Formats: sequence, structure tokens, C-alpha cells
Amino acid sequence: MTTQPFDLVIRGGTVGTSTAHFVADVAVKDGRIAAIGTGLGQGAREIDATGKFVLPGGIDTHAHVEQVSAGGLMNADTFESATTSAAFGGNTTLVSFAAQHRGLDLRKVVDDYAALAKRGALIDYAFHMIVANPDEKTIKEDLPALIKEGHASIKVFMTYDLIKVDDEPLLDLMLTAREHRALICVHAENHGMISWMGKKLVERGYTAPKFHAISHPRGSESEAFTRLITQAALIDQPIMIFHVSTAEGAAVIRQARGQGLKVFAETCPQYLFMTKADLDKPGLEGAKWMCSPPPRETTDQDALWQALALGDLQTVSSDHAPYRFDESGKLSAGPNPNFKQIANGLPGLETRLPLMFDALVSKGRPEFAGRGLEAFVDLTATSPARIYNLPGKGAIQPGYDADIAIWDPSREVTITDEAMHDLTGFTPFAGYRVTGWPETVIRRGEVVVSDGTLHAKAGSGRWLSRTGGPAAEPTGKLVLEMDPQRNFGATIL
Ligand code: DUC
Ligand code: ZN
Ligand code: ZN
Repeated sequence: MTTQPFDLVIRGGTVGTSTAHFVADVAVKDGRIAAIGTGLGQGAREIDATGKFVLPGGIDTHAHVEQVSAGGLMNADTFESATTSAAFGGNTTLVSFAAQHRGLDLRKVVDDYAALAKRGALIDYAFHMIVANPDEKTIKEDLPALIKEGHASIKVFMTYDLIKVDDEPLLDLMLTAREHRALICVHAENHGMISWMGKKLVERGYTAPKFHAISHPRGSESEAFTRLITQAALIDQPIMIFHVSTAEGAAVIRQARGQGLKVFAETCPQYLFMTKADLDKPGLEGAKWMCSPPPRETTDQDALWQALALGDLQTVSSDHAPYRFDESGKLSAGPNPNFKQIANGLPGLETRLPLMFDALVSKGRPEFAGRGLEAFVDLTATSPARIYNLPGKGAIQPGYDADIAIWDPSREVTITDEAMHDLTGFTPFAGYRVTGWPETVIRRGEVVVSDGTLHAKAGSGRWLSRTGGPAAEPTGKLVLEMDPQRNFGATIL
């Protein structure tokens, strides 16, 4: 009997990394990538990947799952449905949220989400802790302990009445994050401008979903980015700015990074592929395209693609926030809501990678000058793993987890509501035609999806304990007020 040195060998595919692509076999042993090369030995299982792309499984670092929204509404997915949808879309790792609302105990919140995910998740996962109740216990006790236990990122909202964190508690949170080395992720929009515009529009009878798009003035984003970055510089705390939607917002980030500030940023498919015109539909239909911040203009799309190519923005996440188009979700305020009463968010776990693959690899966005495959891998897997410090994830490399998506680059698919595996019941990308699809998805060496069939069990995903890693390390550059050499000797940081 011949011994088979490997558990799995994927033969003859084009292996893609964030810096190169080449034809090779990939061998897997004990859930990890054991070798990459040509003519590798036998595997107990063999997959012929000739003509296919062998890429790292996607890492989606911004998704709301089994979570109560900013407006107090439970979303449509469970960890099982969301991770099933993510897996069919080529993902092997998810970072979702443990969401503290006002009055809730952060420790209990994290324990509750951990229990839900442990039971349901079928790809690997981690959490960002949303903090909306930055009281003494949260800041002094729970956050330091939870960061130490492996939850090394915090999300804060600068808007939404029920969960927003004002400047002073945000500075407190940044100081705690700096002391314990966690990344701070932020939904940054100017609350007052949005709230004021929303009220004015509704008072004047402009209630249709399309008015959501103009109720979040473009300047509310760049203003909040500037304020946030200025505060982060005061504390010397690294930040991640979520879901950048405007050209002006991207320009603020570019300038800050140019000054050496540790500012990371993401955008999402809804800002790269949709515009405010998508919300302009008869009746309430436009609610399906409502997210916050809203989709903008085609000129913003171009600016965001450029910002991705320049490295000003480093990741593309889905911001999956699923609300059904019925009374359990978008229409929870009744059959005739104004746009302020409609939950913000849209599903995207399953469509993020195919949309990005189609744009970067199949259509070859010009900004990436022939390096679309590398950019795809980098923006959707390698950079997320690096920034959120997910060791062993995000690359096809010996010793790394065998998290692999095998893509058929020539398969043409029209996205439909019915084909999606999440529980939203619709996708805002229905009707989009994409070329390239993840046909086989492998998580730690096990086939999770193949031939349109799910093979993994709920609960087979693993929680990933994370430290803050290099991204969360302060720069050490202190502004005048924090520098004892220049502030009359006061030590604050
Ligand atoms: N912000 C998010 O990050 N997700 C959903 C809705 C929102 O406002
Ligand atoms: Zn947000
Ligand atoms: Zn979000």
C-alpha cells in the first residue's frame, strides 16, 4: 500500500497571493498548507484545479450577525445562516460584532455572542466589541480583561441616538485601547448634521427611501473623519475607519496617512458599485438599497477605486446588515414608514467576493494596472488578516491554515435573490452579471462548499483569539500637549 503524504492536494491551479500568481500544486496536511510546488506527492483526496484560481478564502471583517441594530431591531441572520452565506461566497473567516447597547454589561454581551457563534458558525470567526455604554466598569474592568482574552478590536459609533459615543468618552476609550493594544474601529459621521437633515426632510414631506441618501450630507463624513483623526492623534491611537463612501472622506484619510498617522480604512461593494440613484425606486422598494452611509455618486466610486489602488483604503468588507423587506425588518414601523423609520443595512456576505473578482480580475479595473488578481487577494483576505492580526489566515503559504477558495474564472453568474443563502430574502445586487465564481471552499483543509452543496456543520467554525498586533501599536509620536518634553512635564499617556 502506498502511503499518501498529504490529506489533500489541489493540482495545477493558478495560485494567487497578494504579490504574485503562478501555476502550482497546493498540498494540505492536518488542516494547514504543507507545500506549494509542482509534482507534489499524492493526497488522500485530490482536486484538479487546472484552469482554476486557487486563492485564500475571503476574510470579511465587517458583518452584523444575530445583532440588534442601532435602531433596536434584531437582524435577519443567525450565525449559521450568515456563515453559510459567507462560505458560498468564498469566505472562510468572518469578523462580526458583539454589540453592547446602553445599560448592557459588556462582559455578558461578549459571552452571549460567543455562545451563539459557537453553536452556529461554520467558518472561523472573531468579534469586534461595539461599545455604547462606556461606563467605569466597561472601560476599567471589562475592556482590559476582554482584550487580554483575545478580543482586540472595539467599534464605536459617532452617530445614532441609541448608541453614539461623544468626543469625551471616545477619548477615554482610545486611551484604554492604547494602554491594552486594541484597534478602534469607527462609524464616523456627524450626528448633528444627519439628525437635523433627516428632521427637515421629513417635516417637509420628503419621506421616500431616496431621501435617506441626501439626509447623510457628504460633509458629515469628512467632518467626522477629521474630528476622529484629530482625536486619535491626540491619544496616538491607531484607528480603522469603516465604510468610507465619499471622495472627500478618502482625501482626509490620504492626508492623515501622509502625515504618518496610523489610520486604516475600508470601503464596501455598496460604495463601489451602487449610487444614490439605486434608492430612487417606486414606493418603498428603494429601502432595499438603504445603508449608512448611503451610496453616493459615480465620481465617488472612481475616487474609492483610486484610493484602494493607492493603498489609502486597505480592505473591502461587506458590512452585511440584513433586514428583511417585511414587518420583521425594513417595514417594522408599519407599511408606510418614512426613511428615518427604516433600518439601515443590506446583505452582502455572499456577493462581496464575486463582485470584487469580476471588477478586479475579470474586467481588470484600470487603477490596478494588470495586478487585479493580486489586489483582489490583498483587499479581501491578506490585508484584513494583517490589520486585524489573524495569524495563519489570509494567504496561501506553507504553515498557514488551509483556508482556500477555488475559483472558476470563466463561470458567468447572474446574481438573484433566490440563489442567496442568508435570510434577508433579497440582495441589492440582484441582476448583476459577474464572471468568476468560488466553486470549492475549503476551511482548515475541509471542504465546506463544493458543487453548490454545503458540507460543513453548524458549530464547526472556530473562534480566533487575537491580540492587537502591529496595527494596534501606537506610533510613539506624541502631540505637543501629550509630550512631557513640551507640556511642562505632564504625563498623560
Ligand atoms: N453602520 C454599519 O456599520 N452597519 C450597518 C448600519 C450602519 O449604520
Ligand atoms: Zn457603521
Ligand atoms: Zn456595519
